[in-house]
Amino acid sequence: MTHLWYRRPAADWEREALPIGNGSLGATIFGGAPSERIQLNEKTLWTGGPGSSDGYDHGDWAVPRPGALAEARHRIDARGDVSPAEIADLLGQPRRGYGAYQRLGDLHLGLAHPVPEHGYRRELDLTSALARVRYRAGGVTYQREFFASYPHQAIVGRLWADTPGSVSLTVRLVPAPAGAGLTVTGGLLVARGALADNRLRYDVRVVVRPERGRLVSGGDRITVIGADAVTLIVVAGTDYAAVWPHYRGPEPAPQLAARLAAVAATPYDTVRADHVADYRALADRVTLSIGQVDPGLPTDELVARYGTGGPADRWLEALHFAYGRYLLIASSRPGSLPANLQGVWNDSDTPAWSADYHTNINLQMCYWPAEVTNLAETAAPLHDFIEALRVPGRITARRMVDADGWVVHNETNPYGFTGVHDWPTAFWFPEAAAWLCRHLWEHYLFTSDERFLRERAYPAMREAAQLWLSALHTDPRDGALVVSPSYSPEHGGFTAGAAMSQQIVWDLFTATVEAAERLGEDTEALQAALGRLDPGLRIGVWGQLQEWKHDADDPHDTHRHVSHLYALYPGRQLAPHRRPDLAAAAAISLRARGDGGPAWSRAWKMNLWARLGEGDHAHRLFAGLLRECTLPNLWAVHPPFQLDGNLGAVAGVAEMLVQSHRGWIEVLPALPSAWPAGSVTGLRARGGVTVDVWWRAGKATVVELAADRTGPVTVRCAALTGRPVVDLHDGVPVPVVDSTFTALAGHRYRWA
Ligand code: FUC
Repeated sequence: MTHLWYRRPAADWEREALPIGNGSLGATIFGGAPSERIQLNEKTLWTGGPGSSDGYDHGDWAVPRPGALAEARHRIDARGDVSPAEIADLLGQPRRGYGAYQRLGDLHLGLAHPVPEHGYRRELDLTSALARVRYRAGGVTYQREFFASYPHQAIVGRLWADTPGSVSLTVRLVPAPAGAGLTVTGGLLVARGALADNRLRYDVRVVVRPERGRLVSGGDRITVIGADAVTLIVVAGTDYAAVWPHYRGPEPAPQLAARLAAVAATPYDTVRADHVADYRALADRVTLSIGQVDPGLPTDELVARYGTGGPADRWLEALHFAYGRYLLIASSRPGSLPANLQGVWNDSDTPAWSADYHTNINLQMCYWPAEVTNLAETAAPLHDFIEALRVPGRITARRMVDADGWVVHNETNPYGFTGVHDWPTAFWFPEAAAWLCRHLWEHYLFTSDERFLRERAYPAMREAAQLWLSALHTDPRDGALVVSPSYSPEHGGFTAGAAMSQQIVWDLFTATVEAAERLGEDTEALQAALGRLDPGLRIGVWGQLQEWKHDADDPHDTHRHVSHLYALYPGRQLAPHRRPDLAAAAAISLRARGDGGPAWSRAWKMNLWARLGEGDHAHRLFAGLLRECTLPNLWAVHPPFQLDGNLGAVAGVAEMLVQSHRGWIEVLPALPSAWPAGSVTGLRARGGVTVDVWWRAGKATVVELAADRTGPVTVRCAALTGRPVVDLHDGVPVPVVDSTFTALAGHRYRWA
């Protein structure tokens, strides 16, 4: 489960090319020979926003006609269910200057050797985050490798051969934006310009450094003749800054020139070693063993043959898990924007959904594995992004809902778009800010970082809660507090109090109360509102969990969103142990929705079945995702490629093995029969605990826990009940009362 590998170069960007990234820079490697294409991305290269030719004027979005919101509520109160088109007509806005994520360009390498005759292999090594190509041509073995360095903020490559003097190639940089200026001097290629739409300045630089041989610069290329090896260093940036209202920072050139000089002055081996160490410090925290045996098959064949039920299937499942964590590390590191719909990789100027940040499931799903698979640092860009949305979100809240607080709707861009547009079935979702806040709260729960809670999470949560304290509507049907207009994402009509709306507000209010209690802040208003809030959990006529407050679910409807199950996952309001009736209703709804849909939908259902303790059903979803929604390069497809499917499934695997949302650590809550023996190490549980589990015949045999802080830890695992918990520090058993013992910070405990 350590490599993706292939016997042929990639022909298709989306299906076959292999991604590398350092959060802000991305590249996809085709591995062609003698012609190599390296497609480049820089995550802030976005059209739209301030200065856009379409006109985007700090918040001229989202100004409904006076009285339009009251009118929408009135119609919903009067008629119960109003068509999306009618509400969009009232509240929607023409979307101007929203923009889209752009591709940066391509690096073309033309190698001066014959077409490879044999021994071709390209791979992505998940133990070191290196993309490699190797083959023989004209009696010489050629190799190259590429990586995206976070510590050095550069994409770096090296080409070499087993025969001295045999690396000869041309290097061309082809910027994607129209009108880019290209200069070629010495060993340096520079492409710079400003996007035609919004004048966002960009700059991409490539240094070509041969070892021995000759270098000739001319026209649009650099030519290297007869080198032993060649190193390539790519840096890129824009003058984007995540600062409202202008979203512009300094001209990128000076910083890039300095960075490039620094990397170029560092020996290749050092840059490479720094990269591998940086990557491994994150990637190595978790191991997964589910009975996989290397079938010795290239990854495309492995995908094509998946489904026999043997160890090769386990291999692909474990590989997919490791690859998902790799993708999160590669597309989300501190200092840039969060992972977008395609992470950081995009080969189009008009990508699907602008390759933006959809906040009615997709952005959140990309971060589901961050805490639980021990990659909390990768969530920092999301936390920064949420913070940056509060300022424009506050203006939008005032203009749209005439309320305090902040909102984000169905989707957003890097320029603080927090309003709506006029697409009837995907525009209205002011609950998105509250949903995003759950990521701040969860970060605190997993890390116990009190300062993060006080300075970052709580202020955003409190302000998001503020909005709902003023915007909730009294339902004339029963006097309960409801969201209105309320829209279950991309499904049905506009009503008051759809299940997801209520569950999200419940989740936010409950978490904000808990946070306030820990910080000694006042909770009275929130408690009062919670007392009157419609909880959004109802069982309907065919036993289903209702998606709307009125019983309108169609048992034959297989819509991809399962929004009404938010309370089960990612939320925690629906607790199966306390309300088995609601859990049964959730299972009925899930079963009716089926096991199909785009990759993200399957990944969500996988997590939901895991929360219901149905490991085999969760695994069935995973298998379907691998069989029907996975490309040869293991990208998950909607179609097109969307990162959420990859990352949602990683969270799903973790959720099958360890859960901690109920106030205790549950070991192997949903182990599928396909994984009878195995182990997982390094998963994280809420409360700052790292969990390792070994199991045999479907039962845990050893559990080890490492505590970050001193305090009570509760662990449940039927197979180990009654066995002693030993502090490995001194080898002495610790007293366990009702599955709870007191852990000491820095100590490790073994339960076997
Ligand atoms: C949500 C989904 C779509 C798609 C889009 C990017 O709105 O409903 O299926 O994934 O996001």
